[in-house]
Amino acid sequence: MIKSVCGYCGVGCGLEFDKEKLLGDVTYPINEGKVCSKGVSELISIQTPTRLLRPHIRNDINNEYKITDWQKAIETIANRLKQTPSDKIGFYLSGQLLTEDYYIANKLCKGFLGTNNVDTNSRTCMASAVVAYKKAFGADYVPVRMDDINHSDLLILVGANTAEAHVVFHNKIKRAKKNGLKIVVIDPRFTDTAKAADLHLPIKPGGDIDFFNLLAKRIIDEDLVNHEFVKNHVNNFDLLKNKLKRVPVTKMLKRTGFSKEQFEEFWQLFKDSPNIITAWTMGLNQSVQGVDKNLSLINIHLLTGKIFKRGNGPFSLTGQPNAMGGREVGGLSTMLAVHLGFDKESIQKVSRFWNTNKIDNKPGLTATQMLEADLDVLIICHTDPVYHLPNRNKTEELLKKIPMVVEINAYENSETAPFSHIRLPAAPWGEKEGTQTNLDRTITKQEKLTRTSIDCKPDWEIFQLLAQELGYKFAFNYENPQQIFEEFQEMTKLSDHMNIHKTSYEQIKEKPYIWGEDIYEKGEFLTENKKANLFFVENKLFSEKTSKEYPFILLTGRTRDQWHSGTKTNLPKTLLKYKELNFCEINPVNALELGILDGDEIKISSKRGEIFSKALITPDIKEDTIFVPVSNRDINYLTNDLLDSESFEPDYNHSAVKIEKV
Ligand SMILES: Nc1nc2c(c(=O)[nH]1)N[C@H]1C(S)=C(S)[C@@H](COP(=O)(O)OP(=O)(O)OC[C@H]3O[C@@H](n4cnc5c(=O)[nH]c(N)nc54)[C@H](O)[C@@H]3O)O[C@H]1N2
Ligand SMILES: Nc1nc2c(c(=O)[nH]1)N[C@H]1C(S)=C(S)[C@@H](COP(=O)(O)OP(=O)(O)OC[C@H]3O[C@@H](n4cnc5c(=O)[nH]c(N)nc54)[C@H](O)[C@@H]3O)O[C@H]1N2
Ligand code: SF4
Ligand SMILES: [Mo]
Repeated sequence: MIKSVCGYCGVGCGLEFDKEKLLGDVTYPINEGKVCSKGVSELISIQTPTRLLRPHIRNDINNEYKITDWQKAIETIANRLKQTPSDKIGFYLSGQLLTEDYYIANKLCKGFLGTNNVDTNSRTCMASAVVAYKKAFGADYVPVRMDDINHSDLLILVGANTAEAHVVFHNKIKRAKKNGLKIVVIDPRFTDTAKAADLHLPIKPGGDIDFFNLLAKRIIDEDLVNHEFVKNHVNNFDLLKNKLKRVPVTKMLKRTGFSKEQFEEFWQLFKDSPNIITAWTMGLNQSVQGVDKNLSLINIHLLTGKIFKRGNGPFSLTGQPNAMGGREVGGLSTMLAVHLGFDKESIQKVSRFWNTNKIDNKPGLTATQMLEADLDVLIICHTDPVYHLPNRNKTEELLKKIPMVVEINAYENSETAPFSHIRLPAAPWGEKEGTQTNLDRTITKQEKLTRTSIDCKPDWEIFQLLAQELGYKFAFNYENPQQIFEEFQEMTKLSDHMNIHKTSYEQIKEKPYIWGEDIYEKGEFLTENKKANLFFVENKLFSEKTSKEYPFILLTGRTRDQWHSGTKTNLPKTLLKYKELNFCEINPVNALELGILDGDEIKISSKRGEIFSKALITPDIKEDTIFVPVSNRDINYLTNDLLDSESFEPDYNHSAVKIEKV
């Protein structure tokens, strides 16, 4: 029997492998044996005919790929890199990489190639939460864990559809509800999550800042403020209080789309609940004001002192299995490593640690900036930017201009493959080992359960081969992931708050390690004066506006059994075809106006492009709003490329579109 952990979502369920069968691990505290359809089918996904099994190469994207060998492929990339100025090189990584893969790629690019142009798909995912946590608490630190719901009275889920996106956690929420937990869901759609709630507030897309400001104002007006906590632990209270005095309450309520009665019903629940968790995901983060939305939510917990106490706190639910690990390593271009930035002292510390003098002293380019920077070489690993970046026609045009695009993938059918010059076959989940951190700071170990397919290599090894070919043999001489993890652990000592060095690879195998519990127990924020920051933010209505021509707001998101582009889950004849994938939710009122019937083929268009889908007429979606799941691989032909000005996260959720019957 081998124990491992699921490689899909941020819940990080424990699994057990008994010769051929993969089951939930009953002894694992996070899931107690429960798994969803994705976790239990991990092994089926790696036995598909669409695996990428050999390195491929071509000079021009209009030519066919030719099979090549590793030596030739790595030499070709290294030769090109040697001739390229460092600011023309970019690495695009993924929150699905293991910590060891992430560490090596980050070290190679930032430490030795001398550019901080290392970004990750986490930019499109929880970059807004990272920036907000840093602004409010002084560090990217998640102060809540999943088990807290068992100590809480009220769980507010905002822009998070746990029933589809964090399935096993959702089932834990439902169990906690039986024991008295109240649930409020704030979402423009009556999602499966909302169906399990005590109260669903169908917010107008983009109204969240107004909602949290109204709530903050009410907390102050009715003196629900925890003055003791605010005095000792919070900055800027008077400023926020004064600003909130002058906000246009009626206008704000209108922008939320809630009636007074709905808000009052919520307020009663809020007021009567001693312990409250507010959890959020993409409904807030993926926004042109994603950071502000996060800050307005965090304000509520700071005003009421509902943080650093069991059953309380602002809880960002990370989506990918190791987006947290990537944050710890420092895989975003806007940080250097182990939560350190680009100040002189941090650069000195990291340079000494890596024994290098090449680190650049300014942040690197973010995902979308990289595409606009006329790069000469872009190395993409474990993610599919053509599929997932906004405004796809533009992404495609920009990518076509990059002379060398390298894709490291375990599957051959990504949307990026047609735009790449070299493809390297990675060993996927089950064929490799390493560590990952789930959404509540628990570091676990994925185990190798089966042999690695002949010509595939774990991602860390691919980056190491490249580093060695570039001549950095001394700095990249690891024999296994354990050695990399141990170096990373040493490095976490450079940070003043990451206690990841206090465990060991061997120990994690036996028992997952929860880092940062010391911070929680001390209850001290990580800012200079050890106090958290309140911020007054306003809804600036920056999202794309609807018009006569494009009268609908398009929302996009997950379906339970499908993982993003579906290279691993959209498989013929597997367990995974539970839920319909090709649909577009339309409200019956709009459908009637447009003469669209349930099941009709429809065309959806925006200023930027068009896609096809099938109408699903349902009152579960607000009028003038439609929803298309991200399992529609064409989704981003429609989306706008507005970005949050601080997190650079795209405004995926709010694009103006029209629909027509075809
Ligand atoms: N099955 C499955 N699970 C997954 C994934 C997957 O691909 N498949 N992906 C993982 C990843 S990477 C991520 S990031 C997470 C995402 O997890 P979630 O964010 O929970 O998933 P989404 O479906 O994107 O849900 C976002 C919700 O926000 C709502 N929303 C849209 N606009 C607004 C708004 O203005 N305000 C509010 N309050 N709500 C709004 C949408 O209607 C939608 O229900 O899921 C993870 N889990
Ligand atoms: N419109 C819209 N767009 C979105 C979102 C949205 O809600 N709406 N969500 C955004 C978010 S939150 C996210 S996280 C992104 C996700 O977007 P992507 O990261 O592009 O989605 P995936 O399909 O998970 O891509 C993972 C890739 O890694 C490959 N792979 C699998 N295993 C391995 C391995 O072991 N090694 C390597 N090297 N490759 C492997 C898979 O085949 C796949 O091509 O999409 C973003 N884009
Ligand atoms: S809930 Fe997430 S971690 Fe658990 S089995 Fe499903 S996909 Fe895997
Ligand atoms: Mo994500």
